[in-house]
Amino acid sequence: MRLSRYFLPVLKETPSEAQIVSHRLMLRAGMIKQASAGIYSWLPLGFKVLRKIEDIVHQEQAKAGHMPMLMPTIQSAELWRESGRYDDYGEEMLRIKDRHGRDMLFTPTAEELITDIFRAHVGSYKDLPLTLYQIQWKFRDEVRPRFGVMRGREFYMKDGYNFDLTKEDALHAYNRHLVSYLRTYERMGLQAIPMRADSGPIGGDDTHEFLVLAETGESEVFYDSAVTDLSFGDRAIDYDDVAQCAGVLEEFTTKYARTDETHDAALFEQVPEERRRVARGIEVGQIFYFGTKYSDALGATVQGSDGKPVPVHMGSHGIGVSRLVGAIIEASHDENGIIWPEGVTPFHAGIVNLKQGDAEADGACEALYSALTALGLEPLYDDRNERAGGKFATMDLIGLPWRITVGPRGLKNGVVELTSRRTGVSEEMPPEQAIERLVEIYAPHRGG
Ligand code: 5CA
Repeated sequence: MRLSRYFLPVLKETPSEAQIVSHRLMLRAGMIKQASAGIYSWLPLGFKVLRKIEDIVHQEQAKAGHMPMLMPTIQSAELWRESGRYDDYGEEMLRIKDRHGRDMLFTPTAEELITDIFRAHVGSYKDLPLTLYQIQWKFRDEVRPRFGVMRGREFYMKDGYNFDLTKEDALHAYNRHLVSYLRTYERMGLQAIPMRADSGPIGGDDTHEFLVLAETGESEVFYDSAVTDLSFGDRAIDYDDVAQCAGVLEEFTTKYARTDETHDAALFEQVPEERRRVARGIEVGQIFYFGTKYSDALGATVQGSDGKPVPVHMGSHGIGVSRLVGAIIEASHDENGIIWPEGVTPFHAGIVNLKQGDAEADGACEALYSALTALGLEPLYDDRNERAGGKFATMDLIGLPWRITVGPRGLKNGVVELTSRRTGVSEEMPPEQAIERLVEIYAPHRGG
């Protein structure tokens, strides 16, 4: 992409309505524009990051054997009356009447609809286990939408639902999700700590939230600092292996880590004092096991091996896809702007031409641009007729992890400069070597 043709409405001023850094930077970098309270348009740069996050979620779900599908955002109230949640959900649910006066709603989550699909089409224990998910817009009429996309009213969520014959199978589905979520967040450059949580309006016994530590987080969290030493890494995992998934769950959830809703001061006291931490965190996902709550309410049964109907055991799992864009920025920025982790960056590298119009500099930039593109990388070429300082400031603000700077002086010696956004360290090298380096850097981030 050439910056001269790209729609990147960066703001010079810091928007006064934004209280936290991710919101400020998303507005300043031209990623989003507020449409109304808690509702945003995603401009091209923001939309690109949203898509990257979505792609990672899809790739990791596929590895775990979960199937993508799509359900409507507008749903009939009928099913929600059947489950009893039409009234229970309260004012957070946006209720709508259609032209015939029928009660409709904008989906805040989709347990009812998925259970309805299940009961219509699945009849036998032989069809289990089954895990379906979607990535779809949700609406919750939050009392206090704030912090930009972090607590929106309209937000983009991955929501998944598992159906199993027995409690043991459903717990395996729970463990499988925990493992695949750990991997998903790590690919986004995040450490998300699973913490024992409260199930809220979804209901159920077992639930973990995934929290990214950040001062601006809305949740107060209590944990043993040893949990921050854990990393999933690139270990091989077989999602059908019940013992292996249970082992990972144990490894990542045994040490004390809880949100304020489930915090137990006496238990926390047992953590060695020097390892006790009280901090704040951003909830980027949650997994639930709720047994037969929805299958009982909606009559979702299968025929067991003895021919008798059995209610299915269910769980649901959510990832805050749009919230993650803000959470990643909270975790990764400096005073000059965003620093995208390689896994989610909107463009792989920026190309800055220090002397637009100079035949040699223009030629070298064009050559870099085509070579990177041919190798499947996406460069953003700042080909505007602007001062170098302004070009650097834009690149720093939008946070591309790597920048190649091209100028007549370097070219005389056959070199360009490769700069890391994170460390600020620059290295001179021939253009071919810069290309090679970028290919190496991004190799682990391709297609999972
Ligand atoms: N049905 C279940 C799992 S699919 C469910 O709705 N879970 S949830 O309520 O925990 O939401 C899943 C994730 O969506 C949360 O962990 C959070 O990251 C994100 N989320 C929830 N509310 C908002 C909001 N108002 N704005 C942005 N993201 C949100």
